[in-house]
Amino acid sequence: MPHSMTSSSPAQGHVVASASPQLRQWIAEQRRIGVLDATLLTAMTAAGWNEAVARAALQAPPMVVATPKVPLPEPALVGEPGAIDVGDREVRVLMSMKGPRVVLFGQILSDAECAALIAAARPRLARSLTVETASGGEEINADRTSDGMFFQRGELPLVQLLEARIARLLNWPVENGEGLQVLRYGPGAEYKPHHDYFDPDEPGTATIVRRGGQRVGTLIIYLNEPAQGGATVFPEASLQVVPQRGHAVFFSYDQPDPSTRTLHGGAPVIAGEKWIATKWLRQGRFD
Ligand code: PD2
Ligand code: ZN
Repeated sequence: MPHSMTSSSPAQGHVVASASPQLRQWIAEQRRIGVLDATLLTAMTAAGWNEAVARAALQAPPMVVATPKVPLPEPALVGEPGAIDVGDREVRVLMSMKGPRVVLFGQILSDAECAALIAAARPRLARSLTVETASGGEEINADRTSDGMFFQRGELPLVQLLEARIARLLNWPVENGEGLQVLRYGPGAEYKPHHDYFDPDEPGTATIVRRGGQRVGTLIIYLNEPAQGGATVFPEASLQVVPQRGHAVFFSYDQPDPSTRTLHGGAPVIAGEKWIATKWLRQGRFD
């Protein structure tokens, strides 16, 4: 809920109650997920909102909230929790924004789990390929100068455990996830800005989306901390996520379109190495 502000002021002996757009938007979202007005009033006054302001906000014409075009992976952030219980761990919620939808998490993996994932991936690294939407195949791409590998879904107990955490965290079935990809960037390596969805105008996309449908979300997990550089950047949101071991950045896109403002890239590593694990989430089962 937006924090209460002094949004009522005496005028001609009356209290003029006005609700901020953030509060009205929050109300619209709560109603959309089925919360009753009486509950909202209690929650708002408990959070410090003036009762007149809270009542006026509930009586104001409903704000139109953009509903996603398709169901999307989404963490349960109603009530603004500081952490989300994913079964065997509490994942911290560090930052969230709506447009583009980006959420930053802490402690999705312990330091030991990050090290174990790196150790399991290291012997299998090869120069990264990207899915080539022109043909539906894979190719070496000059825009992506990292080394990488894929785990099969559920391939190792640690991979299985991480996949279960991600499914709980993002409310998205394990079966809709691609196999976990691990990437290592050395000094100078980068991933130039791109979208993770498959471009509908490319001829290979129809073949790619036959298995699992479009991608609708991405979770990038940081397995270590480069000495310098290597941030994940969202240029259209002027957002830069600094890699921190065990943290993860999530973003979703409800259509394969730049209007989602999910253009993002991996800035060049300046010193040291950067290791990440990426989970791409599909609309349907990725079997
Ligand atoms: O390594 C990154 O920060 C990064 C940037 C952009 C990873 C990906 N995309 C990805 O795995 O899709
Ligand atoms: Zn990406």
